[in-house]
Amino acid sequence: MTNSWTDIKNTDLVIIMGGNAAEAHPCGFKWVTEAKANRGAKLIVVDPRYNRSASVADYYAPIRQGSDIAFLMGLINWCIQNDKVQWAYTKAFTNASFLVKEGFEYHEGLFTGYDEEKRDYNRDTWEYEIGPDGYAVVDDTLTHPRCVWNLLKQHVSIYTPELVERICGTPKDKFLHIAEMVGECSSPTKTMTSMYALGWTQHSKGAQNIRGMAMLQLILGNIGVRGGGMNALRGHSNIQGLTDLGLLSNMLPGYLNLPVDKEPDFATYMSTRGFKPLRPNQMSYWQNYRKFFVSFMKSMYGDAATAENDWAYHYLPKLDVPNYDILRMFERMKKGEINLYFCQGFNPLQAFPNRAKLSEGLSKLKLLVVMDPLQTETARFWEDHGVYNKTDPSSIQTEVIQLPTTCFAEDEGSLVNSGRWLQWHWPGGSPPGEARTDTWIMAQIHLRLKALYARDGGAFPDPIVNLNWSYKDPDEPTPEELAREMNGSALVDVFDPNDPTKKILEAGKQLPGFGVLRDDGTTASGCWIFSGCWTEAGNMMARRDNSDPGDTGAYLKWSFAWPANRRIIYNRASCDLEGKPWDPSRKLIEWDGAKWTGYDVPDIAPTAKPGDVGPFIMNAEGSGRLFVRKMMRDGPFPVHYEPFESPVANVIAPKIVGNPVSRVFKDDWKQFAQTASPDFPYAATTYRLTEHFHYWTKNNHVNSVLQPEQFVEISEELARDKGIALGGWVRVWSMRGSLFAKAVVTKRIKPMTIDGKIVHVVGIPIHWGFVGAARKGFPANVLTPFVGDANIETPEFKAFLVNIEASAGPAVS
Ligand SMILES: Nc1nc2c(c(=O)[nH]1)N[C@H]1C(S)=C(S)[C@@H](COP(=O)(O)OP(=O)(O)OC[C@H]3O[C@@H](n4cnc5c(=O)[nH]c(N)nc54)[C@H](O)[C@@H]3O)O[C@H]1N2
Ligand SMILES: Nc1nc2c(c(=O)[nH]1)N[C@H]1C(S)=C(S)[C@@H](COP(=O)(O)OP(=O)(O)OC[C@H]3O[C@@H](n4cnc5c(=O)[nH]c(N)nc54)[C@H](O)[C@@H]3O)O[C@H]1N2
Ligand SMILES: [Mo]
Repeated sequence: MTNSWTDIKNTDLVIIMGGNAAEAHPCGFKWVTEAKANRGAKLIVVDPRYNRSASVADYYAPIRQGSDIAFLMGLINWCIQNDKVQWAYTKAFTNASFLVKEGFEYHEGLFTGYDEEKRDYNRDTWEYEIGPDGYAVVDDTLTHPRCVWNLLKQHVSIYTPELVERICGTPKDKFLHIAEMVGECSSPTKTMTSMYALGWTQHSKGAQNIRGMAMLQLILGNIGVRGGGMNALRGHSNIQGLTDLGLLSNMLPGYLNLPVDKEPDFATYMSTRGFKPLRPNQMSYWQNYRKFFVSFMKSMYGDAATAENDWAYHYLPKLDVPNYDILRMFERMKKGEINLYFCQGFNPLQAFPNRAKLSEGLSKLKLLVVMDPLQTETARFWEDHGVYNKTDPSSIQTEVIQLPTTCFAEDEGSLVNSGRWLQWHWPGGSPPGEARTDTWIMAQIHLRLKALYARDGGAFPDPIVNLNWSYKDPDEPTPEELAREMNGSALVDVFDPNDPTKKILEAGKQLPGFGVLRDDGTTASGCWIFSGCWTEAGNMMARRDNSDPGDTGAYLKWSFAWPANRRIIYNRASCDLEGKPWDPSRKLIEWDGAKWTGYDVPDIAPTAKPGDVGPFIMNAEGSGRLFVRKMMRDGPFPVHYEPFESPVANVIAPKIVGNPVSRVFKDDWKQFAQTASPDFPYAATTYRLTEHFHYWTKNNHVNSVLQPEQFVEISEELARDKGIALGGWVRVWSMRGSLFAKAVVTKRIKPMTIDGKIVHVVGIPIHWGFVGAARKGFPANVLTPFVGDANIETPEFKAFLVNIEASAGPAVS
């Protein structure tokens, strides 16, 4: 989230599109209710289904899954055509005025540089024109044909309300009604907040869905302000913490990059990380990258990381592919290229697409280790459960070791919520039986490996034997020790860079924040953005003071928010060029003539003059990006692409199937249904129910009673066409597998007209499997396609093709 859960109460308009907050985030949804009750805020829901969020919305519109980019580009086009743009904000705070290099073009779904064979672009022209002074050239009049604003205007011009209706199935009058409600938020005193989750991410162009809304929010002037923002509603309680700590396969903690094999040494790695400002006076805060990186390496390797050995850069693995994402790992497993798979707190057989392929992969492993407090389908993948999991155990040689862990409720530690708040929690119970904490198990594995390497040597033992492990009890580092390490400390006395006689930190002391990090090896910090969470003043994450001066929803003394306890990032954008709040009734920070003050921690240097330094301090431009340069693989502007399996051809580029740069493994192409396939005529989507949490609450009787068995939702019209009765059995199948479920025939799903064709939606909840207290059932992922987003490989769980028929139900012996 750019903002926080508690800030949602400050909004005038909530748009839930690409998520179902009332169902999947019912506690956080409270803040929508507050905004409605206390401010008269309105709620819009745009979803293929009239869902639980829609049932309390002021306005609902249907949309076909996988078509949101057309809708969003349509909204931007409408705002531009109808002058619903916050001009002062857009001109000053976005890259609208920047000139794009000559040679950049877009035609029929593709930008300059496309290579069909490689399914990739040469992105050289997706860049600004740089002037003789080394800065990007701008045209403040926004008249130059190559300025971002005019390119954007041109790019979105095809997305008329008629085209939106044709692609999305959203009736034109409903689209226009929403456009008017959204357009009102271009006023400096009205804001809209965007709440989204998997309805946007789980597509082959998921990242571009989100960019589409971010661009709209920028031209409305809604980023950095109270009640505004791009608010990703995170999933698992600590999934934000997972990304923050670099658990993505191409990241290091704090959103630093894992090196790639073209960066064999530290100098090469740093050569592309200068982050030189692209306009005069800009902060371009990533200029401090070296400090974050060196402090991370000191935290990891202590005395083994020295200036002479480039801070042990050679210890880090170098990526030979863009990502070792889960799809790639299972593809390799299926090819027999993986021996050992370590599965910690993850049930991929249920959670990842194309179960048959996953099962084949797991069957080819030598060893599978599952660390989990519960039995999971993944640990039991080899067991024959008849129709629910048909296997021949005698033909599977994989050895499975289950290590029982404690669960989050039995642990102490911090969880990072969607609003970037690190909240400390305490155990609510003691673990049963032989369960041990994840930390103990990981420590044991590490110490044993270390001993083996110390004894036997090996190709390259250094990164393991030299890993910093200075915990009081090496067998089980405590949550406090780990948290203090993330925050970081001074390794020697640290002096003020402007006055070398002034000591600012004594050796051994906890850092007050990342502002004091050094690139000379004198500071250590495991995750720079978490710095400030455990200082000399103690555990900031354990703070529970809910005072809120000015009733702004900031709650600065409750827990700790990264970065620097800031609750709304880019908050300098809440003020105009003089540093006065755009909306005085929603003041956040302001310029008092000498410095920035206010209710939140200013996201700008305290004395940076308002006219000089732009609010988007992490960007070299200082401004928000409408045109995203080379940063995304599939284009500097979002384009409507159909899902890989679609009931209609792409009307703007009929030859393009799916996202033209998504990675598709060879064998998976054969398992996609053809566009408009008569064998698979229905558009399916998958989602969750409040009563279950993924695949583990089915171990619990209460949840299992509330939602006892697998069902699918279909419209009354489709039920009539196919002779399906409410509560009757159906069989649903795709190119990859089939499942049985009960039919819920509902008015909440309606057929849509897409490009002149009737399209029926089939809705499939995800929660059932063959382990647990609930009745056995089928996970949705027996059906889903094995393909992901072009940038980050999130699977396309939300849009694929199926067929359906009335059935006698599963043959259970
Ligand atoms: N009770 C409960 N809460 C949970 C979870 C749980 O399992 N149970 N899981 C947690 C996790 S890990 C996550 S990630 C979040 C997920 O939170 P959400 O993303 O809100 O949950 P989903 O139910 O997967 O999908 C949300 C909605 O997206 C819609 N949708 C599908 N495709 C599209 C599309 O193309 N466009 C649009 N506009 N909408 C579309 C679906 O109809 C559905 O209503 O929930 C978290 N909260
Ligand atoms: N078709 C379809 N597929 C989907 C989705 C969808 O919308 N549609 N959503 C996707 C999303 S967003 C998600 S997040 C995934 C969820 O997929 P998973 O993360 O695999 O689902 P969970 O059931 O939450 O599994 C987590 C496991 O962690 C265990 N666990 C709990 N606490 C601890 C602990 O402290 N330590 C350890 N070691 N284990 C613990 C639980 O017992 C459980 O078995 O599913 C994905 N798959
Ligand atoms: Mo998730």
